[in-house]
Amino acid sequence: MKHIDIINACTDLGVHVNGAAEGPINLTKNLSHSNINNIVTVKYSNVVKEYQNDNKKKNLREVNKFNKQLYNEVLSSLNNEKFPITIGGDHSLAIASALASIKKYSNLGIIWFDSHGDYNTFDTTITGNIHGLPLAVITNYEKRELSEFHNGNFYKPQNTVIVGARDIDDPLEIENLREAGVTVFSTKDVQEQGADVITKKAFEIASNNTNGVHVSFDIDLIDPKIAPGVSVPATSGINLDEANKMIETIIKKKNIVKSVDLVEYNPSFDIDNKTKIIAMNILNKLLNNF
Ligand SMILES: [Mn+2]
Repeated sequence: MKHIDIINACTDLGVHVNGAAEGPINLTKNLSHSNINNIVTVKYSNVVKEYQNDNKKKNLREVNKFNKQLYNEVLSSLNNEKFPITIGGDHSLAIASALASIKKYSNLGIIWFDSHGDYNTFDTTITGNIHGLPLAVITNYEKRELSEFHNGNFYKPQNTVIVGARDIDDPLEIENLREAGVTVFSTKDVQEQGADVITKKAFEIASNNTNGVHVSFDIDLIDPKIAPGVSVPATSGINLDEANKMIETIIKKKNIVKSVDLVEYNPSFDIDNKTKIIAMNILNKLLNNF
């Protein structure tokens, strides 16, 4: 059994709608498992959020301030030989959690379960929402301004895999991914070949000549009819059976998984706690089996 630190990353600074910052506490307040070492909370306060459409770097300073704190929390968990599960929060937080993990382990691959690519740069972003950039930052494709708190390696694009994508900005974000050389498995690939098959393939790519894998699971991967409580829903997603197969495959690979994010649950958009129940099930499965 792993000794797990739960790290609540209470942020929605990376997205134009509020609510994801309330997600972590909602999911973890009554959590009690024998293998939880500690529950830590990182939050921001006194911020006037930036919403203007012409601003392509919304809340940049605040995102960095938040991520620097989060990076230090995740790194200190890893340095105490614990296994961090970072609960979001919008996906910009993964800049901190993923970079902290590769700081500790030097050479990791990453699997990004997401309906979006999260591979924009400040030049290609349409919205200016920083949760559309994190994977590009983590692979050092977007080199400016969002990773200044990190001195260490970045993830190599050849060990970087997106699983479940169906809403990647055409054409610029697609070109970014192609130019970088990131592997993308679409929602259609998952539906046609099977969630377990695709997840296994993703692990082969991410673990090839690396010391392990960071897993970042964005709940908006799941069809919003099933899991509506997310900030930026993308229609026609995977079903629950497919999501469960992914989680089961992640559990089978637990010896090479070094850290996990579970992100983008937004209670403000949830209906009858549907998404909360799904996120809790995922979290409990990880806690029971890791
Ligand atoms: Mn995402």
